[in-house]
Amino acid sequence: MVYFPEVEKIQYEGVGTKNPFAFRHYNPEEVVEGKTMKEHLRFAIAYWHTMTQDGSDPFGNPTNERPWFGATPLETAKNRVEAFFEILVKLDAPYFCFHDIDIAPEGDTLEEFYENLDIITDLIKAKMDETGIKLLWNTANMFSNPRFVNGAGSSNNADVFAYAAAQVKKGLDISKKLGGENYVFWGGREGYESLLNTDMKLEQDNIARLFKMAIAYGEKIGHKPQFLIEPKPKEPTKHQYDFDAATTLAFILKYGLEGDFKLNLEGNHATLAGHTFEHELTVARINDALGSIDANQGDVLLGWDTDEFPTNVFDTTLVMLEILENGGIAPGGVNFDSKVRRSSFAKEDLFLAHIAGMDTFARGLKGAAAIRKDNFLSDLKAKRYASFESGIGASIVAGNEDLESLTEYSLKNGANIKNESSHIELVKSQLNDYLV
Ligand code: XLS
Ligand code: NI
Ligand code: NI
Repeated sequence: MVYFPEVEKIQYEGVGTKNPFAFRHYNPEEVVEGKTMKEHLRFAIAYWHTMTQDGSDPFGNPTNERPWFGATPLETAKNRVEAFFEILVKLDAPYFCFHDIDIAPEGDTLEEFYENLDIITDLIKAKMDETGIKLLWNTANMFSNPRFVNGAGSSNNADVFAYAAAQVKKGLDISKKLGGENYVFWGGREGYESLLNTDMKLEQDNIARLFKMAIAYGEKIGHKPQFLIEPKPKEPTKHQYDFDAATTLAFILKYGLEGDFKLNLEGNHATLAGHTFEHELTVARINDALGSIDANQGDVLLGWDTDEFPTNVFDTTLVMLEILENGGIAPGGVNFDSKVRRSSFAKEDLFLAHIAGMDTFARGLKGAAAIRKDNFLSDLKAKRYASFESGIGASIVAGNEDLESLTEYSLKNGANIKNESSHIELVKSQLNDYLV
């Protein structure tokens, strides 16, 4: 069955087009810095926001018009696979991502869940073989079911920890079956509501135990996806352990996970943590931990995870700059962990929203490449830190100085030290010239 007969394969038509079902900036085969846009951006579409999100909010019922509901949950799940691949193909998206419960009904028992997952992943595999579309990452949803009320890896209840382990095992089996390039852990309820009843050390040790079991099982079955942790400071729990990139890196290093784990960074999670998206990417990049990104944006007026499609060119330019500085994002990608607004309930909004996000990231890529071509920011930084290139600065960096030698130097150099203006307003204004 064709779910979107009125939508043709989306083509690049350029900025002049009036066709809303066309790319105006994302030209998959256009070469930027020696690679095609498609290779740079590695776009992925998220199953949860595209196929299962219904438009409901805490105050309102579902609004989304979706043509794939069948007589039973399993029938609906099968229809979704068909519709999802139609969307992927028509948007020319090379990758996708999902949680286990997005694709298959949980049923009443773990056995039933496994059976449903087998049926649906068979269908997904056939579609992947037919289209060449690949799995960027999958993950286990260990936060929606009531059993995870107190967390999964961090639960106080060992039976829940064991159940989570069973979901992760199946997640890795599926990852192997579908050739997943990454495997994500987002700690939805790995945090606490109150410290009064929380053993923080045991909870964090246990999360690390679960991660080590995942590494060991991957090795056992001969499948080694890049493991990723996705930081988020809060929501649904009041305080989540993987607060931001820096906190999560400390966890990774403390438990010796750095050989297997990197970070999956999300725009709206960055802003919830009080950072910019590019701040989080920079922290990851300089620590060799930039794995993948969940592309979305928040709303400055709202304090929760609104998961809006990225439409802010300033932000995507700075994000793509970090990705280019990193030498690319592979085996990660740019996953639209983004959902249409409740008022964008028409089924074709799924296309319009992704086109908006893809075009905004394409603009970011082009802008970032132009900034790099002119060495605009690299020259500026080189000049700003030039004092460490020669003289006493070079000697400090080389490790040839100590407190005594620097005291001697400063006594001679004197207290009248000259600094230079940053002219940061000029820099910001010049940066605007690069926004595509
Ligand atoms: C929720 C997260 C989630 C992860 C995958 O805020 O972004 O969707 O990406 O579990
Ligand atoms: Ni996410
Ligand atoms: Ni999120």
